[in-house]
Order: sequence, then structure tokens, then C-alpha cells
Amino acid sequence: MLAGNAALCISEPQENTRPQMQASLFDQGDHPDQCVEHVLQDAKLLEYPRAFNAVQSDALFNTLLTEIPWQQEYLRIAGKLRAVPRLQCWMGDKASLYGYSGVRLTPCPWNKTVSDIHARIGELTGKKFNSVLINYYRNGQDSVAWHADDEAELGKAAVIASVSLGAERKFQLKHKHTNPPHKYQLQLRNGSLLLMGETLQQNWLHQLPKMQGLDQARINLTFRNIVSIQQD
Ligand SMILES: O=C(O)CCC(=O)C(=O)O
Ligand SMILES: [Mn+2]
Repeated sequence: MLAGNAALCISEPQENTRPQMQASLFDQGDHPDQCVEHVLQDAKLLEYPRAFNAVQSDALFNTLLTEIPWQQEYLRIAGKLRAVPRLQCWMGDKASLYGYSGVRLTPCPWNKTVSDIHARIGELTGKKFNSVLINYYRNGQDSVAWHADDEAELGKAAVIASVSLGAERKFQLKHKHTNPPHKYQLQLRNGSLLLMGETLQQNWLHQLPKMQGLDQARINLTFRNIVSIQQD
């Protein structure tokens, strides 16, 4: 069962967070600040379909592919080490240690390209983040299983901004507390930004399923705010 639908709203750019240099770099194309609301039970989910235009998105994808120090993480499942089905990099402020499912991630320092993407997201949403998990899906065999980003480090009402570059993939959501669970699905397109609001992680799970036959790659950046920063 599908729960929810998309309604159109045009957002105003956040003038106070718009640096001049970023404006000239990113303000191109039709309605680059357009915002769509996906109406979901118990959660806010906004999409900026053209946060980056095609030329910008392709350039960002190619730059990140070579610049990011991609890591292969492993999970211990039933006593066996299994490779996480994607490559990753945790980037952010020095003290923003983060982990999930037993994997501990130490941040690498902000890189210029990622900082530019961060600035564009601030311009669109008015929000700031102190870290980002970057995922590299090499092809349709790479994926993320059902989960919620509800780790204690993210606080009780985590807002997460998720940028998609490269191959288009399906994003699925499943309500945690309805039976049978309400489900929702959308396409994550090249250059789009998805803003997962305060109550989404508490009430919904999400996944990026495998996609048979896809041989193109995708990079995803989920900007997060670590609230329980560890002191040196
Ligand atoms: O790749 C995506 O769009 C989602 C990634 C994700 O959910 C995560 O890294 O927590
Ligand atoms: Mn997630």
C-alpha cells in the first residue's frame, strides 16, 4: 500500500546563507530552488529535484570519485565478517565520531568539493551540518538495507540532508508502527536533494534496494549533525 503523495511547493532561497561565490557556481537552470513535499504520515520529507543541474552534478560526481578516500567497511554477522555492500567515507568536524551496527567511523577532514555541496544545501534549506557520510554504490549490486538513522549521536530529532549524484536509484520507506506497514517509494535522481525531517527516523525505516542489471555508479552524501561530540 502506498501512503502519501507528492505536492509541489516553490521555496524561497535563504538569502542570509547565500555566499556570492556559491551563487554564481550553482544558480543555473530552471527553478534550481524548487521544493517538492512528499506527504507522509508522522514525518516530513522534502525534495529539491534540481539542487544541482546536470553539468554540476556530473562534475561533482567525477571529482568525488577520485578525491574521496573510499573505505571498505566490514560487519560481523553470525560470527562472520561480511563486506558492507558499498564503499564509504565519513567526513566532518574533527570530533564527530560516528558508528552504526558495530562499525566505528573516524572523520576525515572536510574536502573543498564536499564543503561546496554543504554550502549549497545550507543555501537551500537554511540548515547546517557538522558531518557527512558519503556512500559509493559501484553498481546495482551495492545497496543499503532497511534501517533508520536513529543512533544516539544524532540526537532525538535528526534532520538529514541526502544528495544524489550519478545513477538514478529507488528509495523505499516503510512505516515502523503501522501493521501492515505503510510504504512509500521515490526515485533518487542525479542532482537531487532529499531533506529527511525531524520525525522521519523515529517513525520510518528506509532502504536503497539492489537493482538487477544496473552497471552505473551512484554517490550519495548524507549530511548529518552529530550532537554528542567527543572532546579531545
Ligand atoms: O544512498 C542513499 O540514498 C541512502 C543512504 C543511507 O540511507 C545511509 O547512508 O544511511
Ligand atoms: Mn540512512
